[in-house]
Amino acid sequence: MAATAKLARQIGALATRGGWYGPHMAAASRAIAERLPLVDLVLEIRDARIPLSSEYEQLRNYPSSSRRIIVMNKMDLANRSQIKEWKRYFEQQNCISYGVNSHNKENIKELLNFLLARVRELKRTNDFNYTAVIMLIGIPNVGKSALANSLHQIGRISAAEKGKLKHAIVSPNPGETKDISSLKIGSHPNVYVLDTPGVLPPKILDTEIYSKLALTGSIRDCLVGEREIAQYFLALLNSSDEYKKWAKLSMNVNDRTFLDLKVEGLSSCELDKKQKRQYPTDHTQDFMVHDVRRTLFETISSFDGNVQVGEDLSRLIETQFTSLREAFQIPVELDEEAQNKAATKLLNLYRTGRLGHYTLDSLPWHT
Ligand SMILES: Nc1nc2c(ncn2[C@@H]2O[C@H](COP(=O)(O)OP(=O)(O)OP(=O)(O)O)[C@@H](O)[C@H]2O)c(=O)[nH]1
Ligand SMILES: [Mg+2]
Repeated sequence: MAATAKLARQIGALATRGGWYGPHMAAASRAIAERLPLVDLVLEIRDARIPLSSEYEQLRNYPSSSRRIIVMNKMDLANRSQIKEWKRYFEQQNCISYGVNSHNKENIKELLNFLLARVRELKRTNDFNYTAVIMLIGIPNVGKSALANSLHQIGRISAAEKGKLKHAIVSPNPGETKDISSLKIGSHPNVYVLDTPGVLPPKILDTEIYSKLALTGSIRDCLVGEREIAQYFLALLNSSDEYKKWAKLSMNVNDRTFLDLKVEGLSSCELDKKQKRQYPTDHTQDFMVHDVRRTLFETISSFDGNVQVGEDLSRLIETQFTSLREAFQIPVELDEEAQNKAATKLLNLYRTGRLGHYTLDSLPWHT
């Protein structure tokens, strides 16, 4: 991991340029701080891939109490086996934590029931004629608005409430939510969630944290450079075992190529077209993802260097960029621009979970 950490520090050095913190974020931070003492529950939304690096800094000294819950969102993108360990870690810190995927109905139903039960517990009354407010806070792009929408949707359906559903704007780019808005998630008692704008600290001194925030999408790509972020992702992938899962896939293609050519007497070009036609257009299974995974598997498994050595790792990443251009079908003439295009496409696949599941932070007892 040493070479990957070095790359992360190189990217992190860009943090001195700043650019993510403006007057809007400062104003949002003040508005959140003012409301904090007034709400019944505070849900600190973190990214399950970086449970520590995605902390909301202003809450660091907030007393851990039954009013504060850490929600590790985007659980579907993180290493599944680590979620339990992270929960155990937060338990040891006397923090209540919860893992969730905001796009999963069952997850949301469970979380909603848990939240409504906590509200009732805190209010300690059998008269349900009151209103409770839960505030969602966190750094940009961790899924606060997506979670608010899902809780609102499920909450309204469970309460058999009619009327138009509200919709907080959700976007793959950070900094989308500009104002605090409230969405109802329960009746008897009336429970509301407050969706808030994402806030980062004005200064990020830890270079590795900066790289992780960039890779997971909390800092705008243009501030760091898509190519640099994609290089960091490739470094992580190259030092992990995740690519090994694609071995079969690579073999299957070769087997199929051989068999199909033999049986049907097709040229490789004709076969290529045929495979593209046969491949389902479903996002997770599309031909390009398949090709990218195969390319990554083949470049890593045929590499003769040591990925723990900085120079070797850079050499491998360069080779991968060249091969990925082909997998993404980017015309060669584009050259410099082609590298950026390949980087954008690669990041998109990683951020939507199609290139494996990684938890980038290490549990403190593993370091
Ligand atoms: N895979 C996955 N994607 C998610 C999940 N939750 C949110 N997303 C995606 O993450 C991106 C950011 O979601 P938002 O809800 O806009 O994030 P936010 O925290 O409100 O961002 P800001 O308003 O910019 O602070 C969107 O592309 C969502 O679709 C999740 O649990 N799993
Ligand atoms: Mg938002």
